Amino acid sequence: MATIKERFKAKADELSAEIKDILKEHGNKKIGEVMLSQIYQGMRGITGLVSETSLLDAREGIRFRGFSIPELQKKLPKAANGNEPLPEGLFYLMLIGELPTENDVNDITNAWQRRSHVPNHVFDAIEALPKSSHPMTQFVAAIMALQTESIFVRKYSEGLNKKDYWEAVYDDAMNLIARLPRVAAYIYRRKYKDEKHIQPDGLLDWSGNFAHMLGFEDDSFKELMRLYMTIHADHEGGNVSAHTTHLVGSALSDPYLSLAAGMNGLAGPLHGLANQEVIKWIYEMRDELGVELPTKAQIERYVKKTLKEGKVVPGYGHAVLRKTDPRFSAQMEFGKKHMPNDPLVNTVWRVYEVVPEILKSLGKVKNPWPNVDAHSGALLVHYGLVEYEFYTVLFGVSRSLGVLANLCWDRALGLPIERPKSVTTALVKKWIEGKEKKL
Ligand code: NMX
Ligand code: MLT
Repeated sequence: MATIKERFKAKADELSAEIKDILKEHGNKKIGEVMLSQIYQGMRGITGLVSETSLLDAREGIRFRGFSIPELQKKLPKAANGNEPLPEGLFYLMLIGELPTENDVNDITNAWQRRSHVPNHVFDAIEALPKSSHPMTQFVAAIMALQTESIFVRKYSEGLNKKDYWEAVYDDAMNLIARLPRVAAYIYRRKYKDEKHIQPDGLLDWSGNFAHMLGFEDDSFKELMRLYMTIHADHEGGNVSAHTTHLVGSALSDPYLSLAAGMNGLAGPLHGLANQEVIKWIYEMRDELGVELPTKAQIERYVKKTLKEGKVVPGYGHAVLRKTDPRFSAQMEFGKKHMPNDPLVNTVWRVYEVVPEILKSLGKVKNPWPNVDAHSGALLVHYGLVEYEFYTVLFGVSRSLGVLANLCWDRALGLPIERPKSVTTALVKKWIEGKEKKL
């Protein structure tokens, strides 16, 4: 039986040959036109990347290798007595392109356990930062400190054949994913739990062990972590964290440098940091109103105030999606099953009843519906994970699965350095005047 690494290589060789044929025959076909406005507006709607692991449909939401979230919840292997998918299975699916067996998932869990040792200097690097530093700052610093372990860097400096890049990147990706929960849990316990660290439990799955090291032993919290780590893993290739990881990796920066770059993007409030902003915003609303569960009328007034102050309503809107994010819906289902009467979770549901109509009424917001970040924090608070500045680290641990599976594909397909053309407005003006033929 071939190893997962060998299976990945076989799949990559197959696709590489197919892409070669596709490009030979169809390489000069046009796939679209670019309007001037698009290059000033975040390249929205320009297809410019290939990412094999998932595809986002504006109306339907994300599909991972063709499978929607409800399908993954049915088809991916689960923990013993669990109902939620194991993210190990999603990683296998993204990497290999086929649903895993229970054995495949066990192989990944075991591989990540074997590879999970974090060297002491990484903890020292975290300790060198003031405790007050944001958890995402500590997380990125720790990923950078881990870069000493890069197999790609060592092999490249010894003189690595291009054909073998993929293998060193695969090993780095596996090691990095294996180590992130320990690093993230260390940051959490250091900052919020008096440095009382918890040793890993080698008998648990990747998310179960992460929950354990964070200090949460409740079985349903472990289930939440499995769901959370699955649904946040990937959102096709153009989102800031995925695109950045891919871009930096295209310079042959190793997976540690590439992931750290992607995580810096995730730490922005319009991207992954929105999950902390949502809970902060709800707490501020509750404090101002002096109630635990505001009425719809109170929420409406607060939303309007937020907008009047020139702020965005966190957790709402999306650059691609044009409906309620199925990741929001999956979390809502979890909430209905495990905590239907929780006041904060009910506040999130009430906000959902109010915000879309208000955003629609502005006439400029392209997607008035909630995204993944509108819901996640309230579920975490329910179990006692109340320190919302930490939430984006959880997102980051999950996102590593998608962006690192992609990096393996990038190197296996031999994708080149990414370098789009840019222009100046002076050139645009000349082009408008007809003095320049093309942009
Ligand atoms: N609240 C208020 N205004 C909004 C919102 C919102 N939630 N969403 C979009 N707008 C505004 C946006 O600021 C822009 O205004 P202006 O023309 O004055 O600059 C206008 O509506 C048009 O923006 P869109 O084309 O609808 O959105 P865009 O694709 O540029 O941005 C987001 C997408 C997600 C950055 C944006 O919807 C937003 O800022 N949402 C709140 C932050 C958030 O929840 N981010 C998390 C995204 C998911 N994730 O995890 O990464
Ligand atoms: C994501 O999960 O990356 C976000 O929804 C943002 C995006 O897709 O642009």
